[in-house]
Amino acid sequence: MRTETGITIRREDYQPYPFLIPTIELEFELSAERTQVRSRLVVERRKDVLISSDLILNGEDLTLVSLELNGVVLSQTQYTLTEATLTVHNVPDRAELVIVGTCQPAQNTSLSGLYVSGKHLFTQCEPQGFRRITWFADRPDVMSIYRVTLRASRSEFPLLLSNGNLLQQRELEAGRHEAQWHDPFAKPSYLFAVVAGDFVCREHHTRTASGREVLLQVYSDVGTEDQTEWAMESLERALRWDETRFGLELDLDRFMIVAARDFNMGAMENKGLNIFNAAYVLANPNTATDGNFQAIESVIGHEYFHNWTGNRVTCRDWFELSLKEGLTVFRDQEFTADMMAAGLPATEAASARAVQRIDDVMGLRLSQYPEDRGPMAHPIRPESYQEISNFYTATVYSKGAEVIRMMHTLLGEQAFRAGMDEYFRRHDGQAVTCDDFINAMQWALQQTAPQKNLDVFRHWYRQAGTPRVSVQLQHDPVAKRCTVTLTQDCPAVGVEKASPIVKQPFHIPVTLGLLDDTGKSLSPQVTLELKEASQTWVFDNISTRPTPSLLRNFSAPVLIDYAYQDQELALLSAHDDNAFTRWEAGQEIASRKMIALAQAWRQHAKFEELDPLLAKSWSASLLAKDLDAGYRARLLSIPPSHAVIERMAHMDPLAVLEVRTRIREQLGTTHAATLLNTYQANLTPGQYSPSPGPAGKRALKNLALTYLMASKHPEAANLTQTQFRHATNMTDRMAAFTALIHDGSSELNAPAATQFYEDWQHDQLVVDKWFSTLASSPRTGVNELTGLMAHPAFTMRNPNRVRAVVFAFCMSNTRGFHAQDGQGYHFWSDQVLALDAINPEIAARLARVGDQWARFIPEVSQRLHAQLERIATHPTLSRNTLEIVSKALS
Ligand code: 0A1
Ligand code: ZN
Repeated sequence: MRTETGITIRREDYQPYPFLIPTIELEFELSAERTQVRSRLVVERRKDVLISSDLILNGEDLTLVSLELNGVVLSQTQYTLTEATLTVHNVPDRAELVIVGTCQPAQNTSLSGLYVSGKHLFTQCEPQGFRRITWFADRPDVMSIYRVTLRASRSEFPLLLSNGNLLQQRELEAGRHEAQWHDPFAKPSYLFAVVAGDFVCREHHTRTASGREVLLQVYSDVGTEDQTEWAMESLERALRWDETRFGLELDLDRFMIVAARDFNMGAMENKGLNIFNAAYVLANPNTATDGNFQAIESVIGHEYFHNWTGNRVTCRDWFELSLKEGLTVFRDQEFTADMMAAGLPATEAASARAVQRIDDVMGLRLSQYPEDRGPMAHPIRPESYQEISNFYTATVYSKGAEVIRMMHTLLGEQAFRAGMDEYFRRHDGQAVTCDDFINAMQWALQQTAPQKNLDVFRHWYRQAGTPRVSVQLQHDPVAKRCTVTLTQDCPAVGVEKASPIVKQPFHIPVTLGLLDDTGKSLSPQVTLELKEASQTWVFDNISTRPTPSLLRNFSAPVLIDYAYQDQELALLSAHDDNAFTRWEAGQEIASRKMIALAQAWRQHAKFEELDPLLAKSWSASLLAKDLDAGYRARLLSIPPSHAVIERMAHMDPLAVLEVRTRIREQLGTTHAATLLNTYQANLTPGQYSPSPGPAGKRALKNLALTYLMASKHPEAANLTQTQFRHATNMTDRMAAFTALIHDGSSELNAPAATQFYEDWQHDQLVVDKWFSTLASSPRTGVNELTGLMAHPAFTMRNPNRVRAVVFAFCMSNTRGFHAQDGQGYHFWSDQVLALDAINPEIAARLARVGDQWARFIPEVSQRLHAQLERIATHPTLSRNTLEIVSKALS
């Protein structure tokens, strides 16, 4: 076992940087093999910070060529160079430092810093990639004005892009050319970007609300010009939305998006030059599904919104990451919800919003809830880390967004907007903390409600874990009085266990309705503000014992504990007029039954009869034709296995999978005729549109098809094959393809796999869909997967391909990964180690599959533990993966 563990960095140790670096001029001689960077920094000692006179800059994987201070070449005694830093001794109060160094983009497989993707050069600087380009104070609170000169071979790199405005371009000798860029806004190094290569460009001129003309550009690989229209439309919608909802305008003359084939994450908000994973830019109806269209709109919104929440106001240090990420996820979720509801009549708009909320909450529960009870649990503002790249987590992003949403709920739209305005008024151009944001919100709250404050609310930023809220309801028929008592509890999790803190109550908004036994509202909906360990509220004029509709719209990221009777859940699932809690009740019925069935299956290896309550509530939704199709598709989806497993005391993935398969099979068999009707009634002939109406119909129609396939209905195979062959859009093609591969007989699935690849081998993003469908198929075990990895289209160097094959297998193929021979776990540790040598960030993400090892049934738990130890003992493990596995094993 590696004995050393990483160095822990603590939030409380923050020190301001002792110098200002008001300007930086960079000159790049770009080439894939060896790029030279000349950096000219103006440094000024801060009079208010009393630390040593040395100037310490970060730098990694660089070769120093020369170093000058105020025009004098420094001798080796005047500076110290280590693997991670360059320290210049005895720097005067104001100085000019010129550093020349080189890096090797073609050798850079980590995709952090300057790297090669296809024939292009890209940079990725968040969180700490700039130090892999040149030596600098690579931290978000050092903000500088950048002037950048790029030089390269014109034939190899005809386009040379950086942040801000293009000052000039010119030809140089020997087939080289040059472009000069200037970004008028001071920014931290993590927002710096360079792109060089040969791209096609879609352009659009538009005006901001105040009438300034701006140029929008989307750059992508040659040959993909027919796949960027949706991205451009989404960008324009994002611009308009931020103007109307938040009064925020684009501040630059041009805004560029560039699609990269090799990218570790979704996208990056570099000032004026966003770099995107191509999967979140390229789409047309033939190549992209409804889900892809929606994800593109949302990621484009997210990165664009960062221009204010992240770039104009940035983070003081990386502990404050949720300041920009939680807030920007909240903004992109609201953007998507507003886009989905746009132009719809009120009831349809409400259901479109509910669909969006359901999808966001499902995402939170599937990824953040497990994180919040596992070894990596951390508050949305972590107190410590070893490797910051490991903290781009579901907690910082999705729970961070829920925390912002709770403030929005507590303040209301108007006061929230006033708080945002105040935040920008106070902090534009600064690097600040989450406390600064809450202070602005508190100021806004007190303008309308001087007696209120956010003092207790702040605990959400300091404490990890998912609070459990227990609900006690008492009814007095004589006094016609109902009392509701809420009690909260949140035991220590993750690092809190090792260094215990006294946990304080959270401030939890619980939105609630009370229904009579016909489903009618007995009192107006209220939001209770739970701020103490336990509080009681009284409702008068309630003549019969009500059924509570709890946590409407998912008003807080908590677990609700209420002893619902079966018939109460049935009532809510049939009648609750809040679309979110209505869906929730159906899911609760199914989850409870699935857990009970899985336990019975594990004991007797036999599947009990389908529960009548589940069957009844499901079939009522199937028949509820008055409801919106997209919403109905959510009602009719059996909870995903992961969501159910997560609720078990001893997680038993194979039992839950078995039970889920049987339930779908039985529902398909008993409702075949209605499912066939539903299929036919939701066809979407005519021109494709990704808007929620037709997308919802496709979701419902394709869900009906999967039930029919699961039940082996005689017509299902024909229907699916016909849809596969004649689909006019990728949503329908993928739905049929997945059904054939996952549920079809062996005569059906092999030809479908061959056909799909033959038809789409020219398009990498569609090939990724093919890979992930096969990798997540219950028919795919380790042997088949090893075959897929030997396919010529597979490479460990491309994160999208690794996600489509390795991650899809380990995270979405329950049968293959958890196969009883344990081969899946061994395969997983092999791949973590193989990736670790290439791309530690991606390896560390894959390593997190082992996080939950201790919560599984013993045979799974022991085997996962053995593989975690195998990873931890690897002699050259990266800091990234080491942090993950050592926390899992601690
Ligand atoms: N700020 C980006 C996320 C991001 C983080 C790291 C990256 O490279 C390692 C790339 C992107 C966002 O929130 O979209
Ligand atoms: Zn972000």
